[in-house]
Amino acid sequence: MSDPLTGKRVLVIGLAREGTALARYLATLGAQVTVSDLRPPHQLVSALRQVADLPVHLVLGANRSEDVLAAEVLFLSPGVPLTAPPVVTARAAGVPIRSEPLLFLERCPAPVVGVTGSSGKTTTTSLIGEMLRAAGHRVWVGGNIGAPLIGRLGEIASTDRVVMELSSFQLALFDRSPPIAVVTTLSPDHLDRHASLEEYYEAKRNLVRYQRAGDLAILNADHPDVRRFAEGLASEVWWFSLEQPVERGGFLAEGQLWLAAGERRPLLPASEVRLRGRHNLANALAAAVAAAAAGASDVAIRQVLRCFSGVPHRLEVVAEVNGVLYVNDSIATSPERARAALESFDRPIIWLAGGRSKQLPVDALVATAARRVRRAFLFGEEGPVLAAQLRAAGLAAVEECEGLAEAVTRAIASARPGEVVLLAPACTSFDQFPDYEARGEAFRQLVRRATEGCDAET
Ligand code: UMA
Repeated sequence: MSDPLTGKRVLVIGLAREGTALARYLATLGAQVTVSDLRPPHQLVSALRQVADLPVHLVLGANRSEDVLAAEVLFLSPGVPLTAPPVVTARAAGVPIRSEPLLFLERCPAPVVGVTGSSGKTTTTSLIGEMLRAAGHRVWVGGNIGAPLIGRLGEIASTDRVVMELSSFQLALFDRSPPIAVVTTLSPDHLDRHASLEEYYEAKRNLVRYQRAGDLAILNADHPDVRRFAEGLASEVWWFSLEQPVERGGFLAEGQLWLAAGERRPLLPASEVRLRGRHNLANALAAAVAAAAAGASDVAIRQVLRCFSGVPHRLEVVAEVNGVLYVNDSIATSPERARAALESFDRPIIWLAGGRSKQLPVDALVATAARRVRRAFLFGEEGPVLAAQLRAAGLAAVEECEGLAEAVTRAIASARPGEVVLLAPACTSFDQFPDYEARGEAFRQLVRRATEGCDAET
């Protein structure tokens, strides 16, 4: 039987990670594929190399409405705003709008655990993947974490497990939900892209909105906005909490992490969780509940929580030299995430922050920084703004720098044994870097180069 997409005229907008994976998948099915990207060919060299062998029609340098109108299905990359002209044209003309993760979810033969949240989703996704692996499952981890999974569909068996990190941009197009869904936290983010906080939360809600009886939603009981997601669900709801015992789910009490399914059972002492920071105990609980629901044993869950040391660019320890800890939290692109990073250390902090503002409130961040930071080095477009706010909050040791390199050099010179040099920018990287990963990589290299030959312990 031929695939419903075979022979269909499809338009893929965005030739980056999702677009290239999707173009290959759709072309292999025998769809008539057009790929369009706003960027001109010279900015798409590596993506073009990846699709060079495919029978796809390329329209580069513009997203034209005639291509939208000629398509039977439009596939959007998450980087395309829903207010962009091609989306408006498709909606007015009734062209169905789909996406790579949505098509994957429709077609995936294995149970999918979907994870979203304003923070914690990559760590939670990775933990669930590791726990299921430790329990002996074949596991596929992908989605917003950086790996589209559509090209792997042919290899995935119904007995495998799939864990997908899903962003609000991806979820905004969803009209179905995965059978197991985890929501870590909700706080203002991406207001540069979503029209309002409500629109952002409603997009996130799609992760659970379409669940059916027999599905499972795993929600953070400590966040009122996440708690509200339980309203009106057809699925069962389990909870995780750092503040109170729950009947079904996971919680922290008496210094222990517990799992509960009617009866509670101890998982392990919180002090044995290798990841740093209280927020990571919430991620650990969310992951433990989800992994248990997807078939991981307590033994496997415990083992991973004791060993898992984190994901690159998320409170990643880059080096410990002469008693100074160097930590890369380049993923902290919002004030809330940077605040969580500052709260994760008991030692005095030398803080590196700045970049492009997401236009989010910074009051709570500035108050935390004034308490925890010994000296701040601020860079990028937002550097001077943050510097003024920190000074106004009473932090005198504030230095403005040209860019990240200067900030790192000056931070290394000023750090004393027992302190932490922490990159937690509170801003996006787009004024100086292609993305947060490139910024984190630059930080790693700068630290390693400057501390080479010193008394390295990591
Ligand atoms: N483009 C157009 N028209 C437009 C807008 C963009 O043609 O109107 C083109 C751009 O020129 C570019 C392409 O579309 O070439 C960009 O596509 P994309 O930004 O969607 O990039 P992908 O590489 O496909 O990455 C996407 C996610 N990107 C975003 O959400 C912005 C990746 O998340 C994700 O890992 C990947 O799909 C696989 O699913 C990144 C991210 O920053 C890591 N996510 C945000 C976050 O985590 O905070 C949400």
